[in-house]
Amino acid sequence: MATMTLDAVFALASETLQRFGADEANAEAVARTITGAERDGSASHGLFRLPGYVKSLKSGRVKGDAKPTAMPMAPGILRVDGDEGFAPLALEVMRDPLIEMTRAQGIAMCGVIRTHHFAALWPEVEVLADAGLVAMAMTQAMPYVAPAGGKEALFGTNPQAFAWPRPGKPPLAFDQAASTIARGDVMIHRRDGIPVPIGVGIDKDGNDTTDPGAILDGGVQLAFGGYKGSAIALMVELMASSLIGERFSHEAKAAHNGDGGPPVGGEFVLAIDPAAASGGDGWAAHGDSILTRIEQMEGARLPGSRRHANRAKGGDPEVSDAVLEEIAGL
Ligand code: NDP
Ligand code: PYC
Repeated sequence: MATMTLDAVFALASETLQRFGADEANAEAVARTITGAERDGSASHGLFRLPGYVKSLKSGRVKGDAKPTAMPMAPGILRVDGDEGFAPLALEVMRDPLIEMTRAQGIAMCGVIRTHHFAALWPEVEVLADAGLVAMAMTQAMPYVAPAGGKEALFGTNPQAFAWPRPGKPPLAFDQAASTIARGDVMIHRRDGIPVPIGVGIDKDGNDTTDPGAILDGGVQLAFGGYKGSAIALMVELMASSLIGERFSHEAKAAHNGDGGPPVGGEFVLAIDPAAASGGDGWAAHGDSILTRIEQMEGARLPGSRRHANRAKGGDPEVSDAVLEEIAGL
């Protein structure tokens, strides 16, 4: 492992993306996302993803100079057209108009379309919670996960994120794949020669396996919690694809050239003004009462608290040598 400052992480990501054709706005938006992941200790969506972003620029599949635009579609419905670029700039373009629409109406949703998502989802919900809004987000991916009982990959690893504002404190924010673990983590297990627990996936013959390579090469991942996680993965397919006029994970694969970069697709984002929804200001103290009980309960913790503790600690992240070698080899 190598220790890097966050400034060095940002510079490496931004300069590498610009060397391979991204303009400054797109490169810096992706670099902010990557740096935030390294700062929070989310290794599977930090610099680990930089080679994939670069490969999709090199193959010409993703536009490095995309200019995302936001447009209202109906009262309470915003659309951001990502212009075939990476998701981070499109999500930055979404922020202000979605906040404005939500404050005006109490609730608003955004469909982010024609974009390529290769990151964690907590940044897009945390910025909305920082503005005092409750937020949810979900996105499809590529077909990696079999529906419960099936052996054929159909669903993406389909993450869902939720953030709840806590005035004066970091928001509650969870962000989880619909698979038992994210694909990026299965890839890191293979790279580091570490078995995965039973339940993460099955091999090409449909047998349980702890071998990450057998899951990635011809096998399939499984949803968390059996048929319940499978239903959540299905919901994400519908909400982040059909509902907003975008592709399912299996359709994103059909549009992919196999360059190893992010799939094309959409993201569903919902924002709610808690004061408007609850009819006053009591929501914050009431919400905090259950969150505090979890914080004080022996053995329990709030989701997101590991990331926020890493952020508050403020140290320099440790980055895998294998990742840095791969970036140097680009
Ligand atoms: P994890 O299983 O590591 O964590 C999921 C959530 O559970 C996090 O909010 C985490 O908080 C929380 N958590 C973990 N352990 C506990 C615990 N003991 N008690 C309470 N809460 C806990 O993540 P996943 O593997 O599911 O996903 C990793 C990342 O991959 C996500 O950021 C996701 O967005 C991303 N991803 C992106 C995809 C894409 O298409 N763009 C596809 C799939 C995944 P904490 O972080 O604080 O540990
Ligand atoms: O880790 O499952 C994952 C993933 C898919 C797309 C981006 N990350």
